[in-house]
Formats: sequence, C-alpha cells, structure tokens
Amino acid sequence: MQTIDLRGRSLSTAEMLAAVPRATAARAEALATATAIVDDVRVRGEEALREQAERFDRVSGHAIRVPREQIDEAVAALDPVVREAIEEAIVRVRRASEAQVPAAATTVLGPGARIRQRWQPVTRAGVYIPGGKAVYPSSVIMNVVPAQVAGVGSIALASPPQEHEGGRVHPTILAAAALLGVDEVYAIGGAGAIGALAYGVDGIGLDPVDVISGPGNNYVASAKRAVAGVVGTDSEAGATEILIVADAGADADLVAADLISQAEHDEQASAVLVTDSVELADAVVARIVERATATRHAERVNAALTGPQSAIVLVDDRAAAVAFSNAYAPEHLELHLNDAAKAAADFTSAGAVFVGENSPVSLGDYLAGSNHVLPTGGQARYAPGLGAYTFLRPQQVIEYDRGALAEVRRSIVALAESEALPAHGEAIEARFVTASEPAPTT
Ligand code: HSO
Ligand code: ZN
Repeated sequence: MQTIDLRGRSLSTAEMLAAVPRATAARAEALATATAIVDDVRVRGEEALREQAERFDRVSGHAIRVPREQIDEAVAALDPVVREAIEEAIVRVRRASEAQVPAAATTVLGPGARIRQRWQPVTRAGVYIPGGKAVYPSSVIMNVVPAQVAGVGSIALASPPQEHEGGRVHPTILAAAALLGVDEVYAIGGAGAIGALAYGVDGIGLDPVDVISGPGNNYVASAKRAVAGVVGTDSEAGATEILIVADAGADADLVAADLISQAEHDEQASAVLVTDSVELADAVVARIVERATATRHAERVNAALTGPQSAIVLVDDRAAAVAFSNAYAPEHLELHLNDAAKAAADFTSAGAVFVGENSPVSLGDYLAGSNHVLPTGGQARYAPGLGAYTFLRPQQVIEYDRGALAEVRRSIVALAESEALPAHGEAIEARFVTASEPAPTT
C-alpha cells in the first residue's frame, strides 16, 4: 500500500483529490453500451432480454418471471442460521428506516389559508440486485425495506439469471425477497434489467416502475443515467470505498481488518487510512501484510490495496484529516479517534459515518440497521445513501378558502399584470364577480 505524505503541505481540494484518485471507470464507453442495451429492451422487449441473457449471462430458455415454486423452494432450502440473520437484519433496517419518513407539516398563513407538506410514496418501485462477482442477499433487504417503509405498494425485483443455477436467480436472493413478501421477481441482469424496469416489458407482464434503486456495475450505473428523466433513481453505488481516520491511540489490527474488509469486494475498491501518527501507519502496514495474505480473497484484496486508489495518507493534525476526508467524501468513513463521537460533527461529507472502533463497516453492511447502499466516487458531497426518502416525493397541498383568497386577490392581479398574463388575474377575479362584489377598480 502506498504512503502519501501530505505533512507540511497545504493543499487545495483539487490537489487532495488528485493525491488519491478514484479508480477510473470507462464512463463514456459504458454509457454508450448501456444506452444501446436499454433502447433495445425498450423497442424489442422480451426478445432483446433473451438475446442479452445469452450474450452476457450465457443462459437461454429460462423463466424470466420467476415462478412462485422457485421462490418457495429457495425459502425451504435456506440455511436456518442465515434465515435468522436475514430476519434480524430486516427488523433493524426497518426500525432505522422509519426515522427517514418525515412527518407531514401544515403551515397556516392566515385564517383559511394553509399549505400542507406531505410525503407521498411512489406507486411502484424497481429494485436491482446484482449477481455477478458477488451475490448480496443483504442488498435485497437494503433496497426493499426502505421502499416498504415509504409505503410503496408495488415492488418488482430484478437480478441476473445464474448460469450455474440453470438460469434461475440466486436462491438466497429469492429467499430474502420472499421473507420480505416480494414475489414479483425477474431473472434479468445488467443494463437490460434497468431498461426493463424503466419501460416495462409487455410480453412478460412487467409494468414500468417509478423509481429504480440498487447497486450495480459500471453498466448498471450507466443504464440508470440513460433512463434519467423516465424514472427516478437512487445515488450511484460503484466500487466500494472505506476511509478510516485514526489517531495514535487506534488499534492497528482493527484498522487493518476494516480496510481489508472492503478491499475484499473488488479490485477497484478504495481503502484509505488518514492519520497524523507515523507509528500507527507503520503498525497498520504490518498488520495488513499479515492479514491480507491469510484472507480467502487475498488476490483481490491485494489488488485493491496496491492500486493507486488506496493509500495511507499522513497529515499534520486533526484539522488536516478533517479537510482531507471532507474533500474525498468517502462512501464509508470510520473514525478511530479518542473523541470519535464528538469529532463526528466535523466530518460532514460521507455516505455513512461509523463512530468508534466497535462500529465497523461490516456491521453497517449487514446488521447495524443503517443502509449499505451508499454514494461512491465523491457523490457523498451532495447525494444521500438509499433510504425511505428515495421512494418519497414531498408534495405541497394548497388549501385557501374564499376569504383567504380575497386577502391576496389584488396582489395576484398585480403580479399577473406585471408578467403580461392577464388571464391569470382573471381566473382570480372570476371568483369574486357577483352583484354585491364588483371587481376592484384599482
Ligand atoms: N460494503 C458494500 C455492501 C455489502 N457488503 C454487501 C457486504 N455485502 C457496499 O456498501
Ligand atoms: Zn461490504
């Protein structure tokens, strides 16, 4: 793992970002490919999906709409310990997601004049669960639960057909969906799945959705961009990132274990340690060497940790660590600091913040109750992780009575005249033109 020494240097945001660049995704090429795939599904529907399944998933003749029996079989075959873990995770994520539904609010602007702010769920959500390099039933929970908590009545789930399962969706994904009460599942992968959810597919009874959520590779992320304007989407969750800010008192072995835990996802994963302690940095390097060789996915972990996107960054002090972390805006931020709870307030840009050595990212990946679908690539500067709000639209409901409208009657007419839109004013006046109430003369 490279060490980048920023001590004694005062860097701009751009310079800090250049010091530890994100793994570069071939965005333009992926966008062109994904757009073509999405368009093909829009135009040719099921035929396009079957061709794509053959080409990308090496699967043919499979049931695209997963039959009920397959789902029931998957539940019956589920390891009881895993089932219990899934159920526990569902309960926790549901409880924490409930806090993401804002209460309706009413503003009274005068007698008979009120504006209500309500949070309206979308009618139908589409959830994409990847099934390539890794299969994540936990992601089923992280996508479906917030949609259900938001009050979405109709949820469709898509996940790639698995070559080694005879073209079926991975059974643990099916089982997790079933435990959540979702039985509308489609064996469709990649960009084609995003197109199918966005536009619907007549032949298989798939109706278009209003919002698509869920992680995925570069092509899935690009496909979500390609359907922007047709449906809503969540933030882009690309190759995973962990940034740990640690001080001299941190436990080097735990820091190493947590960096490796996220490096395990992908060769492109970023693992960054920011510290003002050279001693800690050295100790972490020693622990990484030991742990990274012993772990099951040693090759992938080593590729991620030795890539240019991973580094140990030495800084002068806490303020410099805060500045670096806020500029980088990691997907996951862990604080291994003696005053972590207090310091958390200063770290403003991260998909999720993990406070203290007993709140590792692995906890958040499965069972903390927080959501693990989080913005990557610096999008945490402006975008949230997945949550109930992903499926909610704030709407203002306007209710004025006649007296309240009369209060603002003249002002509306004046503004309408100033915009040369007299019919706007006339629409107001129409409500007051009676024998006893002539139009105002001013
Ligand atoms: N850390 C990943 C989520 C995940 N981890 C799923 C294990 N399973 C991205 O936040
Ligand atoms: Zn993870």
